[in-house]
Amino acid sequence: MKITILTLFPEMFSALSESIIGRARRENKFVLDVIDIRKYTEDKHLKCDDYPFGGGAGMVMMAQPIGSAIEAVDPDHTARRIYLSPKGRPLTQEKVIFLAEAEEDLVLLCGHYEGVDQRAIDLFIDEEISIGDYVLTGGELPAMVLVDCVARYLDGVLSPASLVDESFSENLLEYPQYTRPVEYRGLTVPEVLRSGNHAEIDKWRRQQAIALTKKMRPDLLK
Ligand code: 9WO
Repeated sequence: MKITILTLFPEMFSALSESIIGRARRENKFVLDVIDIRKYTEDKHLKCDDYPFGGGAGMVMMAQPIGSAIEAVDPDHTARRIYLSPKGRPLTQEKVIFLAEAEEDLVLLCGHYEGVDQRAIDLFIDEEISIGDYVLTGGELPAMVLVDCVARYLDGVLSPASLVDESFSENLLEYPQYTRPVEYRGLTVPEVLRSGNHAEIDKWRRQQAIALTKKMRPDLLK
């Protein structure tokens, strides 16, 4: 898979050089290309935003630099072009798996300031996705969230065992995890986890997951 990010703040994406995602990129499990939209402005002062028609606070990202950037990175429109926006359809784990399995190329447009000229969205974007009901200063963090959760499903990024465990815990919150030492500040690791009885361990984890889901996210059980 190739993911191209379009942003006015490319340096924010250094986070995706760390940890599991950083290793996956170095091992060419997928390609991430971060493109500065400013490179494509036709304005002589490199301007990419302007005042909103109709008035109001702040600035709006101009359609021209965005359109030119998208046409440069995806000239034949073979990629799925996604705009990260609080107005988008909510991102779900099902959607994440679909994108990882069905799409070869993604272009992620990150808005900033008060938003993007609607014509850039109408002309160049296939789909708007939201990662949750809150407003941020830009779409960069949501784009990083999308890259992180999609990349986990690409071949060779995670151990197959991690993804299998996850599919067995379907629609439940995760059971509590413990590591050494057995006692920390008076709290001990549940006996069953140290018993070596894997049938009992599986049963305990499932009970814990159901109890936790009932308490914290009863909506997931319906
Ligand atoms: C700012 C604003 C100010 C006054 C009146 C209306 C306003 N709307 C916005 C706004 O939506 N700003 C966005 C900031 C513009 C696009 C990029 N920004 C953004 C993306 N904030 N939050 C997201 C986002 C994306 C995906 N999922 C959750 C949040």
